[in-house]
Amino acid sequence: MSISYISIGSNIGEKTQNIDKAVEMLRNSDKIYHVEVSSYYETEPVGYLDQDYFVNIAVKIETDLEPLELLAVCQRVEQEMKRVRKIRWGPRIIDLDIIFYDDLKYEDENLVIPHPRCLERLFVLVPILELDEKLISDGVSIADTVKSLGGKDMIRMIVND
Ligand code: A4P
Ligand code: MG
Repeated sequence: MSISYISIGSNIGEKTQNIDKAVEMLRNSDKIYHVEVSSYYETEPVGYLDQDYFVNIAVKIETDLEPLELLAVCQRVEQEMKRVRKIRWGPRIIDLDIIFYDDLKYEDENLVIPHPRCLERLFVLVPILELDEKLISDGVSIADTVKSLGGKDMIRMIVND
């Protein structure tokens, strides 16, 4: 059994509902157990700025899926929710990124773990930290990383979602 953290984001339509739907699909997937969900956060777009704000969350799962199988599940969720890819870093109904998978370091043309750029992004790390405040990735404390990024992008927890 492995533990993986997945970052989910949406910035089109009913953002929180889109996220709920994606979480539900993960919960219903074979070989994914015990799905823990963070709070929901409103976040400023990073990368491509001329787009609506995002809602981001993290989920922590226990899984018997291998990393590439887990990627396939994430992509199936995106496809079933009819995500259209137009602009890199641009607007999306739903985006599921595998951030960590145990302590694995993996890289091929379809999958990079830990997810590239994740250590620069509060919208990824803050929700993950909520699920595991002691998390260490490759010797680096996620809590310390979040502290050092403080204030870099706007991130606000949605209360009474
Ligand atoms: N891929 C490689 N590694 C992974 C991984 N660990 N998890 C490949 C998931 N996919 C992975 O992704 C492109 C390809 O990455 C996939 O085919 C997969 O094989 P994509 O989701 O189609 O494209 P993308 O998301 O537009 O590109 P990318 O580079 O993943 O974008 P990012 O870096 O994830 O940025 N601002 C806020 N506030 N909140 C956000 O959620 N998201 C982005 C997307 C930009 N700005 C944002 C947010
Ligand atoms: Mg992605």
